[in-house]
Amino acid sequence: MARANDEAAAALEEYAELFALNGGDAFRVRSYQKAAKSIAGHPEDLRTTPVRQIPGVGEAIAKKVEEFLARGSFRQLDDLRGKVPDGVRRLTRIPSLGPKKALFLFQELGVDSPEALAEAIRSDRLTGVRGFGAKTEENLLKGIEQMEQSGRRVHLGVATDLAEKVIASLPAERIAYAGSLRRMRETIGDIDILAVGPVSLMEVFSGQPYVTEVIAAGERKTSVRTDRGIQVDLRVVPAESWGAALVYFTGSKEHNVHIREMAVKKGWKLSEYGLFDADDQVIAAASEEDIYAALGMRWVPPPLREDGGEIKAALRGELPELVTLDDLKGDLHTHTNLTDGIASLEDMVAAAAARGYAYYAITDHAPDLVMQRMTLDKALEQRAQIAALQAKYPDMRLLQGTELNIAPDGSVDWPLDVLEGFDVRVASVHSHFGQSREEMTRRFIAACENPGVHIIGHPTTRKIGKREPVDADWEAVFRAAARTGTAMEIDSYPDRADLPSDLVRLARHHGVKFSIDSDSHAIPHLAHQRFGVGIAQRAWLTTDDVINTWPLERLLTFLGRP
Ligand code: DGT
Ligand code: CA
Ligand code: CA
Ligand code: ZN
Repeated sequence: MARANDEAAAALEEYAELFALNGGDAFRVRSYQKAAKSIAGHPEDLRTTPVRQIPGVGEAIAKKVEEFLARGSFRQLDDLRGKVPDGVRRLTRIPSLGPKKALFLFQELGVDSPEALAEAIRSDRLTGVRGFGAKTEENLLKGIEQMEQSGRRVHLGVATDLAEKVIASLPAERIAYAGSLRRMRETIGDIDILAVGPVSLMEVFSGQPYVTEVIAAGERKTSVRTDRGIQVDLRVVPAESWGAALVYFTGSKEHNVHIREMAVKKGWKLSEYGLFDADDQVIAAASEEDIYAALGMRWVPPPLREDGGEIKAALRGELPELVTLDDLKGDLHTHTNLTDGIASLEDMVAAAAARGYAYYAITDHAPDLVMQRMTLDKALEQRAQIAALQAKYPDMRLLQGTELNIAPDGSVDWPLDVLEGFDVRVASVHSHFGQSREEMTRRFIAACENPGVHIIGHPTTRKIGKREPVDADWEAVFRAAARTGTAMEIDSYPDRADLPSDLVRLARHHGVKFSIDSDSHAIPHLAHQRFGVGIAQRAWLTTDDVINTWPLERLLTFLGRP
């Protein structure tokens, strides 16, 4: 829990900001800010010290703080929060834009957010406005971009591409990525790279074309910002502590704290340099396996390192046999240019065969997604094409599927007799995202109960950074999925990552099966399945949980088409 001091200070700071934005007197603004600093820096907990004894806190501020301690806010703060639009507050977070100018932009020009300001500058609406010369405008645009980038986590696809590019660009003896990327989190704050090599590696790194800014340069650690806006930290570590550094910088922090406590209980110390005994003699450092073994554990796969029970399982030798990319025998959700894919049926199938699949489903969109102009006739024509194409691929079973649309009432595009003509029926929500939790839950349960539906596609419908997940009672949905034998999809498309791993774990708990699909709309997307495997691993899935690791016969039985 955050300290009361920090929370109260944050509230005062917010109040100072709003007060300034509302045209308040600069002297009083400063006194609120000073009090906030003073409270944050006070060593004693605010709940046990008289507020008035803190330097810089006068009677009026003390009253506000007391009210805040009692109910989590104070009246004047509530009032101003209601008065100042959110977009204007975000304006002041642009570096180089103070409250006076923000207020002017809002009141005189109707600019009510950083996005609106960028738009106004680009369309020359500020040309000739006093205080907004060309240089200022340029700085503002830069600041807006910076602000957008720093507040944004990127999805695993972007981070993986960049990390692989960085690793390929550095002539190290040994190099690997750690952090949330190695744990395959669905979003990544920054990229952590470890290397063994000469100090000159740092200069080579700073000089790379993808580097836009060197944030900090040292002998052990260099941090840069890249053209994708993502920060990359490179650490050069001693070869003999490679394993310890990998454990430490892979995290998670919670996992690290837990294993460090185990070391301490044995009278040892665990750091990024190694595991040491009470006399500072090294017990283990060179490899991760050595360190875990010294602590009495099996090596823990990075996607499990979230302090979610993996340490206990590793101590007992009961870690799951996690599903891997190699275990996948096919893909059950892909598109062609019959709907919104860009590659032809022939090309998609050829690319799938090159991946060595035992089976492959084409699931173009169904008619209710009107802009796709799909018809039953087109689907039947595709069915004939697939049948003809099958002869060319004796080792890969082609399945004709469809991606249905779950209507607001839970029904889908076609009646059961039409659905039965398709081998694989994925049903997804593509509209009416704003339904209430109750409606949305009923909608998904109805889709699960439809005997014509095999798989719920990208269940939460979120798009990372663009669209929030829909609201549903997922436990109720997962119970229905388990009861009806409906699989939940792990859509591997990295801006979807849907289901996310926490929901996968919950669904598995209810006995749900999963399909790890690429949702490909082009040939390169087929490779996205690796990200879906990361989600599955983070949720402790084994091959038994994932229907597209199963041999063809078992899969066909699941689909009701033996
Ligand atoms: P991110 O970058 O927000 O996606 O998440 P991480 O997990 O990559 O976090 P980051 O980059 O701040 O740090 C990388 C790893 O370094 C982290 O997973 C664990 C380790 N680490 C960082 N700070 C601490 C700390 O204060 N204590 C411990 N025990 N480990 C830390
Ligand atoms: Ca990181
Ligand atoms: Ca980092
Ligand atoms: Zn879809």
